[in-house]
Amino acid sequence: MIARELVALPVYTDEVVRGLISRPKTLPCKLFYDDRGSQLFEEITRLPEYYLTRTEFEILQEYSREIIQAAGPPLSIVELGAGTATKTGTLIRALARKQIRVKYFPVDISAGALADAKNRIKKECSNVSILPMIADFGDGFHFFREIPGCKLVLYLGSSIGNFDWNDATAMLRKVREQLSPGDSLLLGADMVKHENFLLPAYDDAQGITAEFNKNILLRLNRELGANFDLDSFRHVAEWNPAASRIEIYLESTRTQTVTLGLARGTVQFRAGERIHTENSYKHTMPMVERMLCVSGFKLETTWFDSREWFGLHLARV
Ligand code: AVJ
Repeated sequence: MIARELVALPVYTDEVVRGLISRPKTLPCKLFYDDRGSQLFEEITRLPEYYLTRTEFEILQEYSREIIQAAGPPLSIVELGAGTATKTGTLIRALARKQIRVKYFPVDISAGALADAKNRIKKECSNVSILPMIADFGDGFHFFREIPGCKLVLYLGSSIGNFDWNDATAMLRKVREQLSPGDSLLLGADMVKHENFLLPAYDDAQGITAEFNKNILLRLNRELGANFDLDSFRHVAEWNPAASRIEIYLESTRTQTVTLGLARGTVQFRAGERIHTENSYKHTMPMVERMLCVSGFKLETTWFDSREWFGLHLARV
């Protein structure tokens, strides 16, 4: 046997091959987040055009006390997709003012991000036990059972926006299954607004979002031995009003054939042909209400920024 045959293919290989042979071509947006991609995303959150993170942070700054008050009895905070927990400090401090012992459970797939989250919250908040949990949401939320007492579950940053209707409600339903009466969910959702504001957030002047998008190809080159020529693809962002989402693509600027390397086989591109790499859904209040309702939650309170661009939605089981 040749040694090369023993090289373990990345777990996402099948998904990549299936995406690239389907029409239209697609790649899963979770591939954005390797180390470099996560770094580029952090840069995106600081861009002038990317209002989401900044706006959500403002809402948290202004309403943390109210949110904690509304969430009710002695609580543990569980944060899904916590990442490096840049926005959570205010909420934890508001809880620590009401309650002597606070437990914070940041949940993420990245151990590196969780280590950063722990250090950050330790610095920002005193009297908090931080108990990081590594978990992949694809495996459900059984780990909630290990968390005692009443829970406030955070799902911030409009991460829910990457899911279409069926996947979003399936995910929320799985969260709901592991919760008990008295528990609550705080969902951060980006709201529909004029495309003059939406589009620049996904196609910034500095080209960081383009770099973030193309990082998928760089990753396939490195990890699969593919030979995508990054200069022959351009970043495209479009607003699809019928589907209420921003769509992100990588568009081939010429006719070309790409070799996938370890995955074997080639992929043909026509000039102008696209790979669909991401959807980012923008919500209206009826959408949020319905999404929560069909997932077994009841929307209780929404906090907005002054422009109502972003909403923090508190729901109960
Ligand atoms: C992390 C899913 C919230 O949709 O705004 C940012 C990802 N993509 N720029 C979003 C993203 C391009 C982001 N979420």
